[in-house]
Amino acid sequence: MKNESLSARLDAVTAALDAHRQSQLLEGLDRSDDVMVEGFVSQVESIDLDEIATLIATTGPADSGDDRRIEPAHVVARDPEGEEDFRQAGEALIREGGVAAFTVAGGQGTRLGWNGPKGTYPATPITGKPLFRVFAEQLSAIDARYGTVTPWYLMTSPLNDADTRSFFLDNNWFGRDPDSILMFPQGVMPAIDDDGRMMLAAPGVLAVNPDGHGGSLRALQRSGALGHARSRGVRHLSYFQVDNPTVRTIDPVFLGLHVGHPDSSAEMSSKMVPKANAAEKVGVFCRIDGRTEVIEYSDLPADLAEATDADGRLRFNAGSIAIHVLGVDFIDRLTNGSTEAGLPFHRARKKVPYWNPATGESIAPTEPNATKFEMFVFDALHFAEAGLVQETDRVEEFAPIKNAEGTDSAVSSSGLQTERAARWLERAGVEIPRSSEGVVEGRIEIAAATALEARDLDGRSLPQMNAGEDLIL
Ligand code: UD2
Repeated sequence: MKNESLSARLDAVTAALDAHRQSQLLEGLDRSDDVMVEGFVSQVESIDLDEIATLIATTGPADSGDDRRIEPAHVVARDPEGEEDFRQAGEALIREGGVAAFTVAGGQGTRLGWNGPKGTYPATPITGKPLFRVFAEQLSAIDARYGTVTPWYLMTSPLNDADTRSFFLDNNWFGRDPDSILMFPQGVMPAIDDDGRMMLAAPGVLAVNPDGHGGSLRALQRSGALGHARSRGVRHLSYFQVDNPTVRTIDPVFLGLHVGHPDSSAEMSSKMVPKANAAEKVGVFCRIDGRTEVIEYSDLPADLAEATDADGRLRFNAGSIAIHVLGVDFIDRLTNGSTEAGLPFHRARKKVPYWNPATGESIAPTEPNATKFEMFVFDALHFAEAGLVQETDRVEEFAPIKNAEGTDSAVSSSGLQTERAARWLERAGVEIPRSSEGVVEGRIEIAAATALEARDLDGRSLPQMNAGEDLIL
């Protein structure tokens, strides 16, 4: 090896791997050049080997064997009449630059089968605007309304970071100030085989996966984004997933509730919609030993998922739509190493392709062969003094694109976007052609610059719509 400092780093990494009984990762490295060794050393250095050792040593997810007292969460009901004070408080916060948008876009989007970052997916019903453009245009409309420049933090993953950056560059940052957009890749976790060993994807390359959207909190800290937010006077982050084109990226009422409602500690607030049915694949807000938490759908015992109250409604019906506001101080407290608070890792058995040093072959398993570790952002709720949950309307704010077809697909999302636009127009007095089943006959798309919510159309002169027509506003 020509490079002395690299050689010293490799010695340190070798010793650490030996100490953690993971020296199988060094197999094949002797045939690598300095560039590959440097890649390997950096990859191992970025992994917390003690954390991995603890995960290997402990069995079962942190939330298994639940004997805690689980009750439905308390929810702040929708109250269009009573929300004016909260709206004003939220608007004041936006105006003074106290809020930034935060999108988690590190997922692999495997279910959608889209070849590229999910944010590049064409999402709107008529013009097919990509998700990233939908959010960018909303932020620009917010900025114009409140005379501010809202910073936008965007978490990518090592797998899609370069493609995401090129997309923004190719689209001229969607007309936004490039200095107000900060992207950073999330962390990764190594996959572990059934013998508790980390695996190689190729000689000198670890098999890793993104560490879950819960990894966004420590990625905010490590990347310097949290410091960037603080230096700009940002005190709260409006968190949303990349897959939902109807999300209100910055919602004054929700922000006002977060900072001013007696049920909130201004640390972490969330939105919910009543679940469509017991089997819907959304986490559920619960009260566990007096704290608001989310139990992911796959972890909610069937008897609780199906339990109904006297009126036949689901007892645990507060479905999480993965929209939150998080205080900058709260995220800092969770991630600056000064407290013991850390998000738990959830485990999933997966098929992980790997390189077998014994035979020199690359293997694509047909059955799950390894455990992946992911953090979920909603587990941060456990550490909040109080977690406010606001009810919202599904048609207004939840039209996710997750699957290639069926539920939560581009087609279902497009239908919901049209339905929402139709309701806004009807409220403003426009007659919308509907089939006998009530389905809008035609497609409607309302740009953020035209309206961010229904009331923005009040008093406007609006076009009529004929059956079968496309209407773009
Ligand atoms: C998530 C929630 C579910 C419900 C639903 C609403 C979890 C575990 N489940 O389900 O309870 O709220 O959303 O739509 O959150 N992501 C990253 N990095 C990762 C993994 C995911 O950035 O390592 C992002 C991903 O890009 C997407 C979001 O997180 O924006 C959701 O990920 P998902 O599609 O895996 O979650 P899903 O639909 O199973």
